[in-house]
Amino acid sequence: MFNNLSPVPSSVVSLMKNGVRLASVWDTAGSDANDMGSNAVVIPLEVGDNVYVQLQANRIVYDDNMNYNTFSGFLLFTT
Ligand SMILES: [Ca+2]
Repeated sequence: MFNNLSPVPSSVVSLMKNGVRLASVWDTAGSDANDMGSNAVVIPLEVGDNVYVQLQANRIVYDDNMNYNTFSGFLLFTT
């Protein structure tokens, strides 16, 4: 997640699973502008689970054609 380079609002992005928040990353601009944040989880998934990144209400992130905001998922193993 790339912070919006503006004092207000800050950037808050959460990783969600079936509507439940698993982890979040947060930043606000200041004298240390151009900040980036990341987070990671390892979770079991069942067929039909819905995993997504959610931008919290009244928050923004910055992006342009450099694609700073990304999401990646990796299958570690199957049971
Ligand atoms: Ca910052």
